[in-house]
Amino acid sequence: MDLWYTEKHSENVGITLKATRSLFSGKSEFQQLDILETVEYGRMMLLDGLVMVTERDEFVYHDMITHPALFTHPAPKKVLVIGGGDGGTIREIMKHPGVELAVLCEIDGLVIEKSIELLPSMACEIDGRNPRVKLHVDDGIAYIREHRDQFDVILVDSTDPIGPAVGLFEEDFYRLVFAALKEDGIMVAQSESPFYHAEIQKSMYGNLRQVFPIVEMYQAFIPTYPSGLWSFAFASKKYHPVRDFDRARAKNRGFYTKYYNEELHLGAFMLPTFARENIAG
Ligand code: AG3
Repeated sequence: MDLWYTEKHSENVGITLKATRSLFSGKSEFQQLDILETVEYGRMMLLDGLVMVTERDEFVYHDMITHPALFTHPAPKKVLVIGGGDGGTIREIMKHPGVELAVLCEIDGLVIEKSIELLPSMACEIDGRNPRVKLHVDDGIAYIREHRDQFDVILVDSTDPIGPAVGLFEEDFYRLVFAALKEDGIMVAQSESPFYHAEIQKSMYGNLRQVFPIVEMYQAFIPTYPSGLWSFAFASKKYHPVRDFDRARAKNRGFYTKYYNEELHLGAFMLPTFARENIAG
């Protein structure tokens, strides 16, 4: 039997991966969740048919949503992840010994449960054994509304702005994030593909600039996401990701990162012209 999965990236383009079997398929209160075993990319998680992670290339996304902020902030101790129920972002945060507490606020308990069961290389720090990690199954917007002046870093590890994640791209949400951060806090949010999602980026970065004094985009290469070129928004109250970056601290980090390093940190913020144009003020 031939089993291939296609995610359409536009009406006429998509990515297709050969799979050997389905490990889980089910519907939660919020979305359709599928986990497939693929031939080239290992296990793959889909939400509403969109590729969220594969075992082979998740290191790029999880390194890059985490380490640029945690190495720009001089001493991050309390970190919040909104979304990210697969646990990959929490795994990377836990590599920073100075972090005392990481909170995961994921709206969909089924994503957490199935990741623990079927994606253990990502979910290894969210299975309840690490006292530095706290899980909340809750709407991220409701959660930060209840928290003021608490976090050094907030990472928004969301899906595309359709379905449950729409609100995570809006100005009102960024105001709540700003308030939930301490006076020198940093937010990073996944910000879609500069190649395919110019309109989303224009509105998202416009919204961020209404709220944060420092807003920069950086990029990473993620083969299974639309176009392979992906981006993250860095929004900060005080620290600039290039000017305030302590290269020596990142170089001497003392743990392995397969994608991130102290030179890439700087290089990732250098944008091709078309990407710059998407977010031009
Ligand atoms: N966050 C998903 C990024 C969006 C991918 N979009 C797509 N395939 N159309 C991933 C969560 C990983 N922790």
